[in-house]
Amino acid sequence: MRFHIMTLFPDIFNSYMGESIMKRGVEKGIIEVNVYNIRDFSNNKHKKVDDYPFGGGAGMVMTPQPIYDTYKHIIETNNIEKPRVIYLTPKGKVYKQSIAQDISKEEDIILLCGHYEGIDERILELIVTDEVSIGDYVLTGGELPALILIDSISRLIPGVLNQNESFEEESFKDNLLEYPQYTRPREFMGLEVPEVLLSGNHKNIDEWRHNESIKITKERRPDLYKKACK
Ligand code: 6GU
Repeated sequence: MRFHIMTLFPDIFNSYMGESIMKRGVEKGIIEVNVYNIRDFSNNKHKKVDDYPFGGGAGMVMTPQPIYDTYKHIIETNNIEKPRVIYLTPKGKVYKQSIAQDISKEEDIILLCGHYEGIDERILELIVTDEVSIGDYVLTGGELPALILIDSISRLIPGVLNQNESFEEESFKDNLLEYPQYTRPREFMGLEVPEVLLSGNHKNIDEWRHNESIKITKERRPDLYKKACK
């Protein structure tokens, strides 16, 4: 899987990808992250990438030319035919695990990070295939959301996580939140690990965990609980 990121802040990605579990996926050659600075593609002599909105109003809008030329460069240099281009915006469809799963099937993904008051609408018409938001709050730019997509999609690609980090049993599988986990010591500050986890009886352990998952989901996320019961 190749991620191609269009941004005005390329350093954010380079530093994040150099750390964390993402790094392993990159080193193994399973994922590739290419970062493109939109400003490098500006035809303006001062490398300007924004301008005042037609019709007036507060803030600046990202101009279409640098974004469009960055896109052209990406698809031409990487031989991409019909790319999925995801624009990160609070106006987008709210992100969730099933969207990550859907995107993880693609060979190439282009992520477009916006800034200021947004981007010229014609870019949406010309190149954007998906608009994604990461939740109902406002951020200053699409870079953190893009990293969230990269992280959540990468870990679904076989070989990025190892056995111990497996994603088979985790929150949001079957719309249930994860059961509580315990490790050594058996007693900490007077608090004991639930007896059943020490029993070695895997049928009982599975049953206990499943019940805990249901209990916590019902309590904290009645919306997910309803779906889980379907
Ligand atoms: Cl994708 N972008 C920005 N700027 N703010 C957000 C967002 C995205 N998702 C939630 N808030």
